Amino acid sequence: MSQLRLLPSRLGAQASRLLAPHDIQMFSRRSRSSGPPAPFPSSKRGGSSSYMEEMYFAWLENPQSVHKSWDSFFRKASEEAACDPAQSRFPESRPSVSSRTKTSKLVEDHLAVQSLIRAYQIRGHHVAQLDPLGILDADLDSFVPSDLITTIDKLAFYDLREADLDKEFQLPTTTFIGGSEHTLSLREIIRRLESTYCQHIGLEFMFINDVEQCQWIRQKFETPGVMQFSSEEKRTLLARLVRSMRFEDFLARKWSSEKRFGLEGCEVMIPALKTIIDKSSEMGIENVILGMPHRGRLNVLANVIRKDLEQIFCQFDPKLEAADEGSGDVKYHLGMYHERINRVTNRNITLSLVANPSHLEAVDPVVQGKTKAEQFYRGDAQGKKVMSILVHGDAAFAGQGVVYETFHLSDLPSYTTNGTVHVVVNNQIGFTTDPRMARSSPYPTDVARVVNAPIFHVNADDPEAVIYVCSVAAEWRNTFNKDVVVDLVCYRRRGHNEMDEPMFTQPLMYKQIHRQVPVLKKYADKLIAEGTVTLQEFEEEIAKYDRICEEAYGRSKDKKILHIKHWLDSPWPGFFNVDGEPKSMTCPATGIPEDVLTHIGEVASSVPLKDFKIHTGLSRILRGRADMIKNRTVDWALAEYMAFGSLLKEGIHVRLSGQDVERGTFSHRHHVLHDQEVDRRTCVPMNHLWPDQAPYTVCNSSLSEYGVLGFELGYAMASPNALVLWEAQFGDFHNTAQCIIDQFISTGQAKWVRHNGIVLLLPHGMEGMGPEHSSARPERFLQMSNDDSDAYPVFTEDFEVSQLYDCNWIVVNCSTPANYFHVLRRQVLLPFRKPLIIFTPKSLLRHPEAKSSFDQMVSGKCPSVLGRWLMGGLVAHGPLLSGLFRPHLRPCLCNSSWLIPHWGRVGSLAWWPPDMVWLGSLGLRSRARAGRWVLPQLQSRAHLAVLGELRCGRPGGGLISTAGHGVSFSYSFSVLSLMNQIDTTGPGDPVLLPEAFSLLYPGVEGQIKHLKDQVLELRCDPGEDQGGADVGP
Ligand SMILES: Cc1ncc(C[n+]2csc(CCOP(=O)(O)OP(=O)(O)O)c2C)c(N)n1
Repeated sequence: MSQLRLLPSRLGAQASRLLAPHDIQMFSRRSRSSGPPAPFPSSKRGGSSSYMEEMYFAWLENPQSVHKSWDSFFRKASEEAACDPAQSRFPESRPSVSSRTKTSKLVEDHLAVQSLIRAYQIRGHHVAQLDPLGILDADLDSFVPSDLITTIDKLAFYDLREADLDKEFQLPTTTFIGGSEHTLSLREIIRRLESTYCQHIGLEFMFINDVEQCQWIRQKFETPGVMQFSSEEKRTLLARLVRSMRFEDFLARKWSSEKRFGLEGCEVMIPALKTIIDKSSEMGIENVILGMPHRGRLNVLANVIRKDLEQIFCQFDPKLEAADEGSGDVKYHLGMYHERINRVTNRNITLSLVANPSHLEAVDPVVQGKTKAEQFYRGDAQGKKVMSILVHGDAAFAGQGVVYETFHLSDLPSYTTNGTVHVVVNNQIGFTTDPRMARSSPYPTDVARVVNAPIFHVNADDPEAVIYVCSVAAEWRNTFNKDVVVDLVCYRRRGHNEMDEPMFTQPLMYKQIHRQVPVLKKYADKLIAEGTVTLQEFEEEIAKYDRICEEAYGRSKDKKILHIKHWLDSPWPGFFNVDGEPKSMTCPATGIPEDVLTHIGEVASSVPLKDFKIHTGLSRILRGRADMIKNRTVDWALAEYMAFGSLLKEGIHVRLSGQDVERGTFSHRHHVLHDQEVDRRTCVPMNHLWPDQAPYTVCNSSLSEYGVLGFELGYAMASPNALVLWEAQFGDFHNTAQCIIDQFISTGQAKWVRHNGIVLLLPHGMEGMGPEHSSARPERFLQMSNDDSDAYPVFTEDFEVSQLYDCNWIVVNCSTPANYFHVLRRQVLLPFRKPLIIFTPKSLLRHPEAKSSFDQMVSGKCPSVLGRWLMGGLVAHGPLLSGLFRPHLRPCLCNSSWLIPHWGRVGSLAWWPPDMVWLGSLGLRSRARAGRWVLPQLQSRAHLAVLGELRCGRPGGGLISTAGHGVSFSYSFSVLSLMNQIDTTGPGDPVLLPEAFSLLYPGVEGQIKHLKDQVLELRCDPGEDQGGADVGP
């Protein structure tokens, strides 16, 4: 690792000789040198000169014969020459050799100055003074670009000399450094470029390929005098810094040995965020959704969102009892929602900070999804009312791939939030890791370049520069509706948390940090020196805020109970009762009238737009759908259509997102029709069902799981009155989004008392398609189900619904299209929201047996294993079939009571009804070998006999299945023979509850043993097919 380097003062001797005193100061700040300046290649110079001469003489003969940029350049140069006879070197006719040389020199010098200006615009940030500690280059490189004039001798790079410094040069239209002046001396040009690009702000924007956007940025930063602050603005800034700093000091005084992940070293972030919010509010924004990691989060809650201080302080009291169910979470992960008046603009503003897990950056797509949904519900298609702000750490921003995935959603029509302001707390360290070991890119922000987002680096010890940059960032977002990054280059005053010793690993850096004067003191001294505030006013401001903290602290001690509900980031007004509980524990019937089914079916089999030519293959599919509707049946795709369509009719917005979902990976869905003759003309029949229906969004996503699932989770967070579904291309791909599943979906309610009704559609099935794709890994979802699998529920009147309420998510494996229809509808009709994981079929999408009649959809409910069994008084002494098995085995079954086609409650597996045999396509047995958990645990309880899928997969291979189809069928039939030996007592013996369970349970041991013995005997081998050969990508 290279050593940290303290920059010596490297004032170039020549510079001090040549430049005015203010210039000397400017040069001295960035006098890094990379050795002698490289000479300008003479061949190149000669070449460009003669080319220019050619242009010039051609222009003299006919101005229209050259490009208009040359025309304008020569015109200006001639005008200038006309005004100044000394410069008048433009010949009227073909010139003499000496005058041609002079002309060339003039033109060349002008071009050189243009290049010089451009060099500063492109590379000025490399030498900007960004690090408040003055020890590390923000771009991790001490190299000084040779085309920046850091010493006088570098003028030679442009073939300019010291004598040229006082010559006047015409300014090109691509710079605004002149203000109202069109010419400036070279000396002044360099000085102004220095002051714009090489001081405390480093601008990266010249990679943007939109000229208008580049011009906009140049104007904002180059125009002389742009960074002027009124004394009122300075006082506000000081007051905000006081709050930020004193809040940290207060926590440190009261809870010196508690982890706080303080903001010390980047206190300026509070005024920075407030500026972005003020400026955005001024431009019409009414709702800001924030996501951020641990660092400075408490400060943001207190001073940006304005959460009551006592509620923050009571989080430090370990004795307080939580009033809500669930585990809760540490204080620096909790979310918050607050509607208030923005005092600067006097307008209403809603601020929410989305709760997040430890997993850095995981919240980014979630914030984006929530923002998109809020924009959608407000009809804010341009993002003029709702916006997002994401705060990042430098190490996480560079290192976490989800940042990249989230950026790639930023400009997609169905995912854009019309621009996000990103703020990076670049404290130049990640836990204990030096940035030179943590990233390969020059800046931590380089990931943002992929979407052409401008990046404004700024020295966080210069609060006015920070505020200016933030206000431009907010304006940029409002003007162009695109992302922008503010990189606050700062330091971390303490260790990673307050208990850590940073000198172990960063000794030199921390020696400097210990010497560092806090930004508040620096800024206060400046304002006092210039007379903007008095010392007394400053001290009063501090005392005032300290008093506020002390008073809140006093009140916090009176608190007896901790309400996690007070930390909700997404309240759903009216959905729950006043105590935040579901209004009932019942679920309406999920069936719908036949005429609605018929109408949806007809639209699903038609092309609602006129003169719209669809593919002939699709016409055939639509005809097939029409036939099914005539026969009053549905397949899987139609059942989904029926569920979505009927919810849309009821005013429920439906959004389906994922890779290739519009057509469907298995080409069964076809929700977007494409005109075969007109490019990009499409039709979504689902949006042509009823004139007053809710909108349906179906969108192919980018090829991301982590980012897109996070996004949809955030979307589902915004409102309970929507059905939001994410479909994996194959179910196993969900593991790329595992962080969202583990940290948000399975545990979100327990940690943050937050409901979420996201639906995951995970294509699953053991019918080949390669060893990976045959399984969506249901064992993993089961493993993460509920906390205590030994807890037996209390059987109450409302058990059928309350069992769903009590679980962390609902996992289902539907056997029939009708089940799928009911379970989707139930998801919205339930009086609460739970994530729903559906293992969806592949081969069943076309299996002739996988059909349901309208009769199964016009009435009734979503069947639920235990609900049906217990509440319905139906005892199914016999095999249950779920998923794939049902249609495969159905023709062979005669006496079984396979009535219960999906799981209503995953936790139920842990206390599975003892006399039930589950024959599912979930493959728990093989999964048990892969996951080594589920089956042993279940069997040890002796409640369960899992007979399905006796052997599939390679022995010991860790794979789920083999590649071929034959295997699954062979073991299906083995299962069938096993089933015929099971002693079933037949369906439908009614037993009343709760007695049923207790009556049956004592006698179960023997029965289970009997079943297990049979399983062992009948275990079938998949034959020769021992390989896990893949079938393709
Ligand atoms: C995905 C993930 N990996 C690892 C960690 C452990 N961790 C917590 S903070 C941290 C360093 C973060 O550095 P940076 O992003 O620069 O933020 P800072 O703490 O410096 O503000 C690490 C590695 C984590 N929280 N999340």
